[in-house]
Amino acid sequence: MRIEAVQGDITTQDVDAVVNAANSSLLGGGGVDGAIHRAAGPRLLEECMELRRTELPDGLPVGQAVPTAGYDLPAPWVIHTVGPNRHRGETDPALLASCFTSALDVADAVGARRVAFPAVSAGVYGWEAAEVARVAVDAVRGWSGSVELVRFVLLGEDVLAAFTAALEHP
Ligand code: AR6
Repeated sequence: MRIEAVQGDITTQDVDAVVNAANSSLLGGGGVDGAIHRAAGPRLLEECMELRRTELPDGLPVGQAVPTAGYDLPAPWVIHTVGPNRHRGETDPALLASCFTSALDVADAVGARRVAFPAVSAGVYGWEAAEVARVAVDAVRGWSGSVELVRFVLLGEDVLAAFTAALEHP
């Protein structure tokens, strides 16, 4: 599997699946979640609401992942995950690692080969970019399946630097 880190906007990526750093409600929010919903269009929220009515009445638990269509995004799939929220005392790196491995499991299940990830939990949820980068890179390296490309798409230069450093570590 190829793993790379680039600076950019995840909503413009030409990949098979874009991972969303959502919240348990799946009903949208700010940050990358807001950007993905804006770029995907209103049908994304409709599908999320349908998921809540059917499979996920209590919401998506932290560390798990669920797929929807990508609608107006270049990517055919959005894989929603919920990172641990440091402001709520969710400080276990295993929960954050689970976001990355669960999203890869979902990508594998839907046949997505090229997957773009944001820095889950590195924004509103309050984790240090360097820790997110270490956990994410280790989790992806430890995963095995049919995904061929993992691209970390980072908005800020500081977050890109953190991921580049983590990737340089063997
Ligand atoms: N492309 C790539 N990365 C982005 C983009 C983008 N378009 N926009 C923001 N980022 P955050 P979290 C970066 O806060 O910490 C939402 O309200 C951002 O700079 O989006 O997991 C949800 O609904 C940061 O590095 O996600 C939840 O309530 C990273 O994405 C909550 O925030 C993650 O920041 C989730 O918080």
